[in-house]
Amino acid sequence: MALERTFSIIKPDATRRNLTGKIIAKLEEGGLRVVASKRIHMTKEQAEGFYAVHKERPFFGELVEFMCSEPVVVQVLEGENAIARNREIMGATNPAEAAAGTIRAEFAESIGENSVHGSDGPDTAAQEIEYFFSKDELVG
Ligand code: RTP
Ligand code: MG
Repeated sequence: MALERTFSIIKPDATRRNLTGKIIAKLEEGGLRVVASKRIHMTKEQAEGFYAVHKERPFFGELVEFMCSEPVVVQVLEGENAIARNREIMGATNPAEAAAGTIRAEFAESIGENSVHGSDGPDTAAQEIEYFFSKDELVG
């Protein structure tokens, strides 16, 4: 299978607890390669735009506020089946339901503050990468 790219965020609950390295280690051990990475403090506008698909959901306001509360690390990951692979390594949205050994099982604090984001399909992966990175920032 050809190499695929996906978009990842290490969320504020994880950067606050200094878990960036441990999370990247799990992604790398799972066969993914970091081809772009930067630490940013998201603005409210950036977070609202990024999560626009969830704007009617009851947790939208809380989610936007959380994502802007502390710095995050936005990344592009590359590997075979990277989109599905990343979501496997992340585990279920709710840490109580996440499989043992996954990032969310080990590190997430709650369904909202769940340590990582990962694109859910090829279209969203492409859109999300473009939302945060220019082409010359992707170094394979
Ligand atoms: P993500 O997009 O962050 O990778 O996570 P996901 O696909 O597993 O979850 P999704 O349904 O897309 O939800 C996006 C993020 O919204 C927050 N959330 N809070 N309080 C709640 O009930 C609730 N539900 C979702 C989480 O931060 C989730 O990752
Ligand atoms: Mg999602």
